[in-house]
Amino acid sequence: YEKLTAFPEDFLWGGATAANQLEGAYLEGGKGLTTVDLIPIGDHRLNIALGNLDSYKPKEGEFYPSHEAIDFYHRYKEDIALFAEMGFKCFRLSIAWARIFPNGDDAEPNDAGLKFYDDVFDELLKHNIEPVVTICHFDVPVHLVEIYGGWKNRKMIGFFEKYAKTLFIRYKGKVKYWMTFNEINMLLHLPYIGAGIVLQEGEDKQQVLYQAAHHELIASGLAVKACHEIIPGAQIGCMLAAGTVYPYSPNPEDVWKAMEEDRNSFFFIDIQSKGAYPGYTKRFFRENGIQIEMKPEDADILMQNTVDFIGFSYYASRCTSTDPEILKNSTEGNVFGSVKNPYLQVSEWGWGIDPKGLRITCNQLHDRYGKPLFIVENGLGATDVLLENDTVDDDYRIKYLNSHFAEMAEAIQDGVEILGYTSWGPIDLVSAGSGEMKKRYGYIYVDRNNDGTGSLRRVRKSSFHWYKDVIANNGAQY
Ligand code: P53
Repeated sequence: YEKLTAFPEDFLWGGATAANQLEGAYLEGGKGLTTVDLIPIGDHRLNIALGNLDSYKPKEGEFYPSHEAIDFYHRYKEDIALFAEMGFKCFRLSIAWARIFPNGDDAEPNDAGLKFYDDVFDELLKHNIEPVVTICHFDVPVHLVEIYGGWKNRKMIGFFEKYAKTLFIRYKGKVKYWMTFNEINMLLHLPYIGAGIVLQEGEDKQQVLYQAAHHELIASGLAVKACHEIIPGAQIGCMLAAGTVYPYSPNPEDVWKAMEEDRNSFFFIDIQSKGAYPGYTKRFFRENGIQIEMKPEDADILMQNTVDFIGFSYYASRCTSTDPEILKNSTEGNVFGSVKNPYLQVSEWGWGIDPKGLRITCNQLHDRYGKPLFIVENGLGATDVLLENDTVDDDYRIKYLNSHFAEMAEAIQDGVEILGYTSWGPIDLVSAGSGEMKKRYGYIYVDRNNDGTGSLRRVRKSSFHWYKDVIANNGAQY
């Protein structure tokens, strides 16, 4: 194989996870309930995802795969040893807010929760794996939603700031890379999954969502400030669900619509990265009668506390059109709603496969922000078959990843600074979008099925050996 020289020596290869999707032990160690603990498996789960939450407790007769997930809570040593065997330089995980503050508004943090992450970080550092921590990955303590209405309420800023400061003080010697909110732009698409927002009847959706977005943006700014004060030398980033929007045709109407859809996401990152509301958002607010309540200090908080790097997930590019006929042909399973791109193959779950789109997205973000990028999610969700000789031949995954790595290498040669790459779900875990175990991303197979059966045994897939080689050769391509 040809060795690529594009990747810098200190490039952070690794994998990415989220607490709710892998830890399990959802009420152990004093943990409180979080919003994502209330999402069962099944098609009707979307009702909850859309915000129609009529109870704040798990329901009889429903199955919640994330309650046990893959039991990382009890098996993290074994799992981290496997990551180390692959040569991981970093591991992205999120902290479950409700392990630290079970209700969200508690006076004191929960020591058992703090201790758990101390142990996980120690285990990672023992293997020379750098922890990369997401402070909030979709999980809001349920009590904060029930009592305060979650991010609709400005009080959330204070609860979040206290939570973030508690983490910085406790883990300052162990964690150098942080991100505030996972896929912050998801708030506009899946308000319940993205931000624990339950919309009530009669509420003006846009008004509520953008006010909640403002609260998250201020909370993010205050976390950036605290991080810089408490941990000198740390880097803290934002996190965008990325994927450039392509116009379906060269019709200027299509091109403009694609730009608008991109800005729908960039609005968050423009603020987190450049420190102020962009003009196009002010116009959108004006023309749609959206009035954001702000405090006098907010503008300064945003301007003085911009992020150090742009973290983002990339699964696919998107495509849009103004032609009603073309619009009818949208891909399934894509929360952002995308017109089917005739040039792309799709995954089993209907997500477009577009390696070149990763190079395009990297260049676009680099040109727009001029800050280092961190690719903190990417990968192929697929059905895997465990073979009798106790392996999984996931050549399709290797092919997907290899083609994306090649484009990442191109982006680096284009002059884009990339800190690292963490593929999504290096060990199989529960899907955020569908709740399934069957949608697997891992290098490590976990024996667990959609219905909760299975031994939870871990098995190395073909891609495990392949990724180990890639890391050992710092980006070698076959
Ligand atoms: P899954 C779609 C729906 C929900 C979360 O997704 C998503 C997306 C894709 O943009 O975002 C991220 O598990 C998220 C992860 C999630 C991953 O995509 O539906 O940050 O939590 O697991 C993959 O296949």
